[in-house]
Amino acid sequence: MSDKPQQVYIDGEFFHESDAKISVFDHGLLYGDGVFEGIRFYNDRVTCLEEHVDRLFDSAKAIHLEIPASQEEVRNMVVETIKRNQLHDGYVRLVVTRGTGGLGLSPYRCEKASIIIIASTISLYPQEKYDQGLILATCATRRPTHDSLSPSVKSLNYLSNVMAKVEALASGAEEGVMLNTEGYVAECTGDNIFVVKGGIILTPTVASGSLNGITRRVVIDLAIKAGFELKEIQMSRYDMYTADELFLTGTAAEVVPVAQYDKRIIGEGKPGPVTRQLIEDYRNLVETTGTPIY
Ligand code: PXG
Repeated sequence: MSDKPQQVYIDGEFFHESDAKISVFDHGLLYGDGVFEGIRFYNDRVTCLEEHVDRLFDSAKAIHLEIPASQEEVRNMVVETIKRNQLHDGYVRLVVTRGTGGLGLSPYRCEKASIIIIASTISLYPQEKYDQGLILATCATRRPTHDSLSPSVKSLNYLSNVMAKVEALASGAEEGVMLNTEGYVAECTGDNIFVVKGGIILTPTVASGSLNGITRRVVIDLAIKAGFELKEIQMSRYDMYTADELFLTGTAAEVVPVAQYDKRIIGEGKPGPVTRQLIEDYRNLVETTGTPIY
């Protein structure tokens, strides 16, 4: 939470943060039944707003949830919420819950989905992590499989990611690597994974069970534009242990280097040249592009 009192958007109205409340009968709370997005804005511009709102609508469609607004209306609500809070750099949490219903699983007893927008500031990792690199560990908790809940749905049910994060922290690491049920690398608990080997950039396919990350896509485009060869592969832990460089991407973390994984030192144990270049390219891009707020 930021130090200034916030104005939170709920279903067409703004509330002071202490009055911003939803029902205990909301299925978002009772069943984790809903979808969300985490969006950043830098220098008075919202990064990839269209892509985030588009993914929100895809997640909603996949769980048969109707968002009671158009994509354009949702984009305008996001911008308006940032304006109301007079913020210039920060983070938006956009949440759509199934809405208020009864004590029963059926979503059809919920009359209308609720839209909640919080605009705040965020700092995920201190600068030293970008200078030195993170420590990762493999988690026992696997990514949900395509035959249960599609890992492409950014749903309000993040318990497996939370449990994986608990495991990573318990083992002394800062982030956890989640595998799919076949044992291939999917992603971290809230970030996508990239390795650099022999000058080629590799990342797990979305079919491996990773979220179709928006930062992932932006970094793939930046890497190709910079002239790197890039491949989406079925990635093993071996590929990560033996990488020259390893880095993560996510809206919150941006591009963050990894120094150590399962006690193996990655490359030289500090951010390599490809990672450093992509950190810089990403920061330049977000500072100069995006939907204007004011
Ligand atoms: N995988 C998972 C499971 C995620 O939740 C990413 C990858 C990266 O995707 P994007 O589209 O952000 O590049 C995410 C996104 C938080 C937080 O509060 C987490 C995310 C985004 C914003 C904030 O920890 N995860």
